[in-house]
Amino acid sequence: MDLIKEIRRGNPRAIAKAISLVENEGLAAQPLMKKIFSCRKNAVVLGITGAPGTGKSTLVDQMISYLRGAGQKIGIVAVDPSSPFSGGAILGDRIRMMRHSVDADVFIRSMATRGHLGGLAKATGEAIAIFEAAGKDYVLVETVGVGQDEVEVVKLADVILVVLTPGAGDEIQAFKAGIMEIADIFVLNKADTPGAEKMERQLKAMIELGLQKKDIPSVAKTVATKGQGIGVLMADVSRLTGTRNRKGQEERRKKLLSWMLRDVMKEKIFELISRNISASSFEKLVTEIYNRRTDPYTVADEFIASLKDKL
Ligand SMILES: Nc1nc2c(ncn2[C@@H]2O[C@H](COP(=O)(O)OP(=O)(O)OP(=O)(O)O)[C@@H](O)[C@H]2O)c(=O)[nH]1
Ligand SMILES: [Mg+2]
Repeated sequence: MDLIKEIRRGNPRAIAKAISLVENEGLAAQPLMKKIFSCRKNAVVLGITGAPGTGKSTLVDQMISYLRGAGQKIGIVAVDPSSPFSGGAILGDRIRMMRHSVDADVFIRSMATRGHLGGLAKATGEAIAIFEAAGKDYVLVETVGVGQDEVEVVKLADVILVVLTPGAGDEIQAFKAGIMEIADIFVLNKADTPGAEKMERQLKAMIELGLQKKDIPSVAKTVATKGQGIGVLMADVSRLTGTRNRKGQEERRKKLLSWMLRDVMKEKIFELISRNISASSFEKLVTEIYNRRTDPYTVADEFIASLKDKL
């Protein structure tokens, strides 16, 4: 099949093929990615983050239903935190969103944080680009708000949702991860569990303390398992996507592109290095360093110098 043509028609099999190409083939997927970059149109990117188990995937599942009801086409990137807190997140995410898996206009991609040599920004940027080339209107990016990369990557979204729960100590956890300050909307999920009112008061007090900020984040209460509060939340989301100035969006986009460019460059340089040094010569150099005949810095400098005529 003409892969790029099928991707542009939104064919899920073609999207899946493109994604596994970038995932497994690395540099070999470049000709395809170049074409994808040239034909994509901007989708609205929503970032959903929060501590493990706060109900992000359940919420995303409800957001998908809402957006599908409005006829929107959607791509989802669910980043597996690979954290000790929530093993098996990929499986969990899949199950949570399973009812949409037969819908050709919903494409869910789970990806692991670990094992991405090119970096999470590159992998996310590529998935977004493929979705955009496939004509998706919305891209939803779910990441756990622990770990620097996961927090960074969600910042590229046009609107950022930080999911909190009434659970004890949740807010403290979120503070630690530095995600409170990036929220456009706080979603107080699991509003059906004890302590919801108290948490709402704490949250509002906290927001008031930070009043000097230009855009004051709003608070939406939801019960994701029952679909409660989703309409209000989505109205808030569309208010923000509608009023966000173009410049703000442009800046966030450029930020993602700069991370991507950095990651692609890193990958290319690493590839150049791997191509020019065998595993056994590498081992030899390690032995030299171990025997104190040289050091990693000198070895790296000399190696880079030796690459000059190979560039
Ligand atoms: N009571 C209650 N439970 C909920 C609500 N939303 C989600 N849950 C439950 O919370 C658990 C975790 O939900 P997930 O959607 O997997 O949470 P997550 O934030 O995606 O989890 P990770 O991706 O592992 O960080 C599941 O058992 C859900 O059924 C809610 O509004 N109320
Ligand atoms: Mg999840």
